Amino acid sequence: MKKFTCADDIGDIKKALDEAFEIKRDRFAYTDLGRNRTLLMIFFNSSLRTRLSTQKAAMNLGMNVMVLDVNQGAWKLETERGVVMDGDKPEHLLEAIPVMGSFCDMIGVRSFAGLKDKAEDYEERVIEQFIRYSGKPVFSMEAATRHPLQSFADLITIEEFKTVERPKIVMTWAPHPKALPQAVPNSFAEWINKTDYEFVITHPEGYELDPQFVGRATVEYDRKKAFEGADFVYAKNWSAYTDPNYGKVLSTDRNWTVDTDTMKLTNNAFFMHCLPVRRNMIVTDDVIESDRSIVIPEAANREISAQAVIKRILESL
Ligand code: AN0
Ligand code: CP
Repeated sequence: MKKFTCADDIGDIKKALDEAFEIKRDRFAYTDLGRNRTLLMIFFNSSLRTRLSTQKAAMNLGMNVMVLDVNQGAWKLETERGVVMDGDKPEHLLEAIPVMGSFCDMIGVRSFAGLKDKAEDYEERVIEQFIRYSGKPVFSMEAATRHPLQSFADLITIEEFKTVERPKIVMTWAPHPKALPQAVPNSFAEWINKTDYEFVITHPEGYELDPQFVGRATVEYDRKKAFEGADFVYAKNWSAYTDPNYGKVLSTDRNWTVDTDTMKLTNNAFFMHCLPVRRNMIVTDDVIESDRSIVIPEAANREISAQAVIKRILESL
């Protein structure tokens, strides 16, 4: 595998899950595979889980790991071509990327959507430049439109906890004070659409996602109806996708907060969230602390999804 930015890059989903469960049974079975190989992780944005889980995954495979927080200690990077660089950015991405590529065997990139220019975000300009100019395999640690390592971990988690062959998955929008990207919900939808699970998305009017990600999902504006019979509730905030409101917060309506009453509508559903989560905005203390909350095993599975992806890349070097 030479790149990992979307669900299609992983290919057959059952095979990918088999590989993940093999890793979970013995995560130290391939400690020689990454010997003398170096992973470079580049962060344009903050991270707790992605940083730790991806580094741990690479170490399980015997790799060396370097981490660069671009906004802390590196030169501020210009990303647009043709700019007269007389401002506050001393270096251009077009030099920085091949330089980074010369010190490693693969690159993980975190670069969130700017939420100002939809075309720029949905063309994935930053990660696409890494793919083009680094000369090395590149994987996404959340780019502008997708967060595939998260979605892969989400799928592993659902497979572990499901009690029926085709569970009902409900992805629900929930309120948040700041504008967040659509990457997590886009990506979750993209991966769930590769399964045969029943899949419902619920959100207030105006929060419609890009149809290329919604795919075969049922969009149900009646929140109560959506939750009926759910086996898994996947909560997430996102900002508006549709014009002219791209990147805007249209609502902070706390009637959409996932609480005990909401969960009572479900088939005793498991509660999932990618974290970090704002309590009592997205979900109440009671629900996230309940025995149906699986946010911690979900986060722990980030190590497994990252290891499955890095292992595939190592095997293709
Ligand atoms: C980010 C987002 O919503 O994309 C990262 C989630 C993994 N969340 C925040 O910035 C709070
Ligand atoms: N879920 C997730 O990607 O978390 P971080 O932003 O902390 O890496």
